[in-house]
Amino acid sequence: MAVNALAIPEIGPLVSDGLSRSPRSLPPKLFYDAAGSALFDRITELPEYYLTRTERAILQSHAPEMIATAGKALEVVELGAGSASKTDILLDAVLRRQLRCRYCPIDVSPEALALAEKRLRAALPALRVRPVVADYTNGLVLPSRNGHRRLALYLGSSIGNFDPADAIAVLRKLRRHMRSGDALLLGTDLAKSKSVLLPAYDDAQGVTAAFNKNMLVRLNRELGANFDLDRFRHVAVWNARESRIEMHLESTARRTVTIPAIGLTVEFERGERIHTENSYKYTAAAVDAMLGESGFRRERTWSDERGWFAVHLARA
Ligand code: AVI
Repeated sequence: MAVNALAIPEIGPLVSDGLSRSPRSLPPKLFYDAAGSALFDRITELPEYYLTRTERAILQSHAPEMIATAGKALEVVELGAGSASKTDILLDAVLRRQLRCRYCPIDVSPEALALAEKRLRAALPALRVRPVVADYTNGLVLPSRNGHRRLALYLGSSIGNFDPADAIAVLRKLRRHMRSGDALLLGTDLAKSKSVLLPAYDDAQGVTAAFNKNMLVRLNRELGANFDLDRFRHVAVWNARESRIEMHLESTARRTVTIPAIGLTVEFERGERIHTENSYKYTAAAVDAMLGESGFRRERTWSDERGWFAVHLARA
């Protein structure tokens, strides 16, 4: 596998910084070790987690139109590709319009990229897969352009895991690797009733709870911490003012946790929370503002019948 690796930062400083703050927090990028990525894949199959299947259905219904709108002679890059399970639909539509296509999936997980590469090479032999193991939030490394128009994919509402200012910073970094006329397909979850949103982030089988607690499993294993997993509970809340779902880990008792690898001791009060993730839910106006501030203009939007999820084509 030809992987162009960019150093993935050590987790120690991130953990030390987040747990020393008030309120305490841990960055969502810590979710995605091999176990966390596998749990996330399970989340995407849950009955309550409508995001993945709704976005997939939108892509299945409109991929040829999306690709035709993006333009001719495309090369494709994908931020946070993961296992790229929905990308085939778009790549297949590209390869119906051109003989070959270079596809550059970028992700922090080498395991997920290796799986994606193997599957895509078998399914779409005309595709030139060039995976990049990188944390695209720390700077984007891409192979130089091959003369084609660039189509960037940023699917799954992953943009929603960034606060508004950070989301704009990520999109601006991407914009620097694009020329005027290049296209971005951006998937965003949309604001809706909390009776739909909350179960999507607190499912009956407890997979999302395990995904959230996997952060603590990681700190125990990688940093020698002594978090007692039975004494932290998964909490999902809808913050209407910020239009976001928040995930937290709440200590059910007063306790002291030590993290030897970073020389940190943390005293938790009963009920004290570690904020682990935000997942923003957008309106059309919020998407326009975010894209506009990042150097893109929204050209078209495709959505599902219920208006739960949207895929936007934006022009650089
Ligand atoms: C990856 N990201 C878009 C997911 C989301 O819905 O915000 C992560 C996730 N967190 C809990 N469930 C899924």
